[in-house]
Amino acid sequence: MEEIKQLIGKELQDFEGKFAEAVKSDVPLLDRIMHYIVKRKGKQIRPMFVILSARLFSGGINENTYRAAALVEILHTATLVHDDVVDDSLERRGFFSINALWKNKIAVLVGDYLLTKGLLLSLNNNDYRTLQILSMAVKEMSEGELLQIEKTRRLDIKEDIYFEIIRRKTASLLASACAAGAWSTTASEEETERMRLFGEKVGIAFQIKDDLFDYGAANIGKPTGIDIREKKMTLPLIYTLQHGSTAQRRHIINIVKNYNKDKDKVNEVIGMVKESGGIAYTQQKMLQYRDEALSILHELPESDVRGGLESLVRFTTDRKF
Ligand code: 2DE
Ligand code: MG
Ligand code: MG
Ligand code: MG
Ligand code: MG
Repeated sequence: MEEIKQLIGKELQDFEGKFAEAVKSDVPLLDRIMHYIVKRKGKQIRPMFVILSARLFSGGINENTYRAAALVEILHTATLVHDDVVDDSLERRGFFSINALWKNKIAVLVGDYLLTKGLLLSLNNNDYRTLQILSMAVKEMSEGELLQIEKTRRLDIKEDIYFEIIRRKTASLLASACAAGAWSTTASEEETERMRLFGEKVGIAFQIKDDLFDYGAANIGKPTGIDIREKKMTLPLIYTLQHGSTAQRRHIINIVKNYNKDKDKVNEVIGMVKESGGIAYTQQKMLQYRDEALSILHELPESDVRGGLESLVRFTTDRKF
């Protein structure tokens, strides 16, 4: 990460200013909430991908790149605000979520505000291609969330559905981030599409990592078992259900269905998943997507920017938070 800060530290700082400026409001309540959001920023991985993807191509970064980076982060923020409403989640980035502090009613409207503020950034600059790239992502994310609600409570969910869900709900935005970054420079349609595919692979690896955290795979004291409590079936559990004995499967299903609020029982499921090789399998899948992303990157000539993107990819799979 230090290497990336050196490479694009100044650009990231400029981006932060633009982000804060872009979400300002003259409605006092909204402005207060925007301050709260700006102060508790996340890892800012997506704007990093936008900026680095732009720098890969000749011409380098420009106003369009900054606008794309701000748009991506604003949309990301909007989707998280809505996601915490959908998931009834009271925490985000180690702080209270918007719905925890201001209730669902306000959180829904804050998400709507951010969504439209973001889209207007491109529209006001007649940047229809970027608008289209990003609108597509938001559409896919909404579909992914609904697919997840429809499918992941089914205890017979298959791997292909899991990958379809995470491709839409998470990877689509990273894919669009990389495409928009490339497009903001001199990249051709083909190059932009390659970068979209690159971002999609990274995004899938990113969500698999998030799902692994829930099984304590990193041993870092992050809360575990939340997905199981919510009966959200992710890859480690899907693998275990498909490869375990009938007795084991029945046992797990019984816990997930009837004892999902019992900490000891949830830990028992986590233990069974670990024993069955569900974690190892999931990790291997994650690395497969990471490597597919890296091989797309390696089609491009070697450079310090390519190196920076490579470390950012490795960060998404090696991170401890
Ligand atoms: C994170 O999943 C995925 C978020 C996508 C949210 C998209 C929405 C669509 P997680 P974590 C709600 C519509 C949004 C609009 C139109 C603004 O597994 O663990 O819940 O970070 O992620 O909560
Ligand atoms: Mg959530
Ligand atoms: Mg969610
Ligand atoms: Mg999660
Ligand atoms: Mg997460």
